[in-house]
Amino acid sequence: MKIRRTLLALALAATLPLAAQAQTLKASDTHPAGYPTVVAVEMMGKKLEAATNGRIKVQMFPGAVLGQEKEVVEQTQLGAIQIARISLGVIGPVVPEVNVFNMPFVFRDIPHMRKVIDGAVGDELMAKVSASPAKLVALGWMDGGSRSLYTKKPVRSPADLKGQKIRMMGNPLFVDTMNAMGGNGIAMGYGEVFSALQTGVIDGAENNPPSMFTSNHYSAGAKYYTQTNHLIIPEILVMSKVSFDKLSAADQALVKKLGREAQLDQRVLWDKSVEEHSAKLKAAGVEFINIDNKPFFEATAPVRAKYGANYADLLKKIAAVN
Ligand code: GTR
Repeated sequence: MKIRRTLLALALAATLPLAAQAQTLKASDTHPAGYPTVVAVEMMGKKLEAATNGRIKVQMFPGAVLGQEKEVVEQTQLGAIQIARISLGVIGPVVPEVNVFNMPFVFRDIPHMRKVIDGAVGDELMAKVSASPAKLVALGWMDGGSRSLYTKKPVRSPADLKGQKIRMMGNPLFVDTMNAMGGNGIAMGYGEVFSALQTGVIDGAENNPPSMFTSNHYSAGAKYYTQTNHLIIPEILVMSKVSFDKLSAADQALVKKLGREAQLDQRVLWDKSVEEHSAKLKAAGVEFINIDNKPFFEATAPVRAKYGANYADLLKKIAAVN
């Protein structure tokens, strides 16, 4: 009996320090299970769990179950959510420096954007997020593709957007962008777009093909997808600073390393997803309208002038990336 009790005590002593340190990091994504960003963060979680012998796990909460992105940013700042994959669009209002990536037509194309986020400018912006008072630590970038317009009536030029209410993400920069493009920009959370389209509160929205398909917006009346490619907004993976500061230096370095790996893992999944969802949208009857987007580029020059003045140096560096 005594021996058994001693053995039990020994076993408990051996597991307690581990158990005490074990933690599960809650991760949030607005997208559903299977979406590239969700899968990439799950992969990161598995790597983290393996590298720490199960001491640190990641539990993914997809499909906006922890809230819309604006709330998720707030919850992450407080430490109630530990990891968030969000559009950089919603970080702009809390870390204004990142708005340089949120400007219309700031990247020439997707390869340009990727080179920028993979390089020194990408690092510089991540450092700005982490150093800002926003209580967020940037772990890596992800690909959010290129955003184009989807509407109930076909749009081919800025004039066709006159009087059309188009949903934009909650950042004044995007409302200004849509207004400059000829429409009326309406800021609203992603989760409200479907019913707003159905009820006629809005006439359209803008996004990449995987988002347009998985959110079902095409089945709420948005049948025309005009290739404006006006915004190429990277996604960002952030950790709550409150939670990050509680990790050991070694764990912090590990989380950062895996965040960067997730950046490249997601990219592979993303390319497949764009192809697959473009085909699915077409099969569902969405008409892709190919246009020369120069008139939209020209129409948004005042937005670049207004916001770009704050980032003259960064803009030069972005343009210089080949
Ligand atoms: C998606 C992006 C989401 C969210 C959404 C939106 O492309 O991946 O993080 O920002 O757009 O329009 O709100």
